[in-house]
Amino acid sequence: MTAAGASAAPRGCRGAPGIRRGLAAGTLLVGLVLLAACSSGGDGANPPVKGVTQVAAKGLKFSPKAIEVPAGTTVTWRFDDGGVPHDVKGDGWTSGKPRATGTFSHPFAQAGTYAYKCTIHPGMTGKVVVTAG
Ligand SMILES: [Cu+2]
Repeated sequence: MTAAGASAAPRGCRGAPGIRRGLAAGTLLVGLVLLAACSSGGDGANPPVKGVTQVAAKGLKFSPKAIEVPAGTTVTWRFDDGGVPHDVKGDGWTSGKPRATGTFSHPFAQAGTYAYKCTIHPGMTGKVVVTAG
């Protein structure tokens, strides 16, 4: 019996400190990777931002990329990307001709999820989630 080591080493692990250290390092690594994946904000899974009715078309993206508003809200897009024109095109609604300045507003009367995109720039997409008022 090793009374001194009993408190430091968990049961059943005697003689394998290398394995234990390896496991701990692996767990740490996995944790770090998960953290990095979360904080760098994968493009796909951003939760919609609430309390915002303005979206900026800037830096070749819509920001916030996804918003959540109650039904009856008018959302305004602001084109402000240093001369780079963008548009906003959803299913059955559009800001029309791409533009580099100004704003476009669209009312959302019905609950639903409204995905939209810029027709010029692939991957420049956004989403308006409209909740029942
Ligand atoms: Cu664009």
